[in-house]
Amino acid sequence: MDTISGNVTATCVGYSDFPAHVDEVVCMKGMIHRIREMTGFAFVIIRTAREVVQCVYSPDFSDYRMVDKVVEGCAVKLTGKIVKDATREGRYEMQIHDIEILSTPAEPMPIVINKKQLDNIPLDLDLNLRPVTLRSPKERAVFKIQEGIARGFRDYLFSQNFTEIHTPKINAQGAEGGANIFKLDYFGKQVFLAQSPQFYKQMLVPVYERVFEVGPVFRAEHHDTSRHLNEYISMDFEMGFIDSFYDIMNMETGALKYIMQFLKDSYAPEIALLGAVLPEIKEIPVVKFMDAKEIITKKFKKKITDYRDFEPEEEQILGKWAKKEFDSDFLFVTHYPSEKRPFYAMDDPADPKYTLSFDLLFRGIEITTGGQRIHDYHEQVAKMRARGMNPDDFESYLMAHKYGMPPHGGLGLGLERITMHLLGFKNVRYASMFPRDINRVTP
Ligand code: AMO
Repeated sequence: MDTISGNVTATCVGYSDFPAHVDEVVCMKGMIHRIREMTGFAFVIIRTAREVVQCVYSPDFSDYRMVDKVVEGCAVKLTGKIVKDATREGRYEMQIHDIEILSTPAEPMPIVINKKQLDNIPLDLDLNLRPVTLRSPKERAVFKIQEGIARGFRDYLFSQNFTEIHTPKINAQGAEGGANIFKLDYFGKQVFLAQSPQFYKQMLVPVYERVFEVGPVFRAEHHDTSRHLNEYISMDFEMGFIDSFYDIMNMETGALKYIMQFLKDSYAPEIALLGAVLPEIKEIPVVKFMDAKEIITKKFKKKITDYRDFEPEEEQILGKWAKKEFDSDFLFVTHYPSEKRPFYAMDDPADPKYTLSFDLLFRGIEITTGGQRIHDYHEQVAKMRARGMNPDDFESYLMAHKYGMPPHGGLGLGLERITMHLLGFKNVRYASMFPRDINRVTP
């Protein structure tokens, strides 16, 4: 271990403790983020867990040796005096007395991460170098905010008496249907990676009434789009004893309001660094699927070719409409056609061509799907049969229905999708720490 004087003992603090230690000698640990050499002294910028701290390394306060060994990427323990930054109001810096080098990098950085240039590097290069590029304050801020979204979701649901669950990701059946399912050889037997925790969260409603999970799910998306990942984090909840699927929408509105306030209160530095504009959520407007289609044709003169779902462009139109009409970044669209919803969705008794389900659009992109589920055993079996499914293949799922379950519903909210639109990214990969897509499984 290299040290300049080695004998200094002082309390170790973080940057947030600096104001309480002005004019005192303390110690701080961190990574050397940047060195700015000046005439006769240097600014050593230290990266700690959440801060970038300016330190002055000068012969005036230290013996100023080892300058050539003090390089970007070193892990260091600094000892020095805390002073007010003379040029930046409200900021503090350390006058370094002593540098202890805890580790030295084997090679110089492959890319500049401590200047603005990182904003302009191609996405692929950024992702290839993620273990390093994540060290840049802006990139790591994205995932602090993502942490805040997931924490807010959890905290809010705990406050509403939900139980957190962890369900298996290796399953005997897919829950969402469709072709986007990963098949896996499981000791000679074919199994599937979970497309969602749908079956398990429903099974747990008669157990805990209200459950939620934040966990990875897998979708074998064969195309390369800016909004699909092959593995993403799904924030799911399911609640029993609902009066209607509007209870689910109200719960989501409450969660989103809480999350935005939580981000404002606890993630202000990251929000400022990224210039993120948090949405003001009052009430979220609601429109029925077919009415939305009519708005798209009548008001925006777009010819509709598919009456079963929205094209991405139609979602964008609806996003603009919600902003203009209701000053809302969010829009609930309800009553999706039964044909396009999974077999567990409850059909609308008033018109069974449609379901008691919804999507939530955020700034013109779907971030949530949810709705009421079929709770009656015979009804669920009949819908499976009508779709050519064999109920025997779903025996354990159907046990929930067979032995009684309350009216219930829930939703799935894509963590990367909400992060992407909150931060205004054009590609969902910017909002995934280590994305998995059709071309990428590393790093
Ligand atoms: P759905 O399949 O619509 O619904 O997914 C729910 C939400 O997950 C996100 N999402 C994705 N994010 C990134 N990459 C993908 N490939 C991807 N696919 C989906 C979106 C989407 O709104 N079981 C139901 C939910 C429920 O009804 O509870 C489900 O999984 O944000």
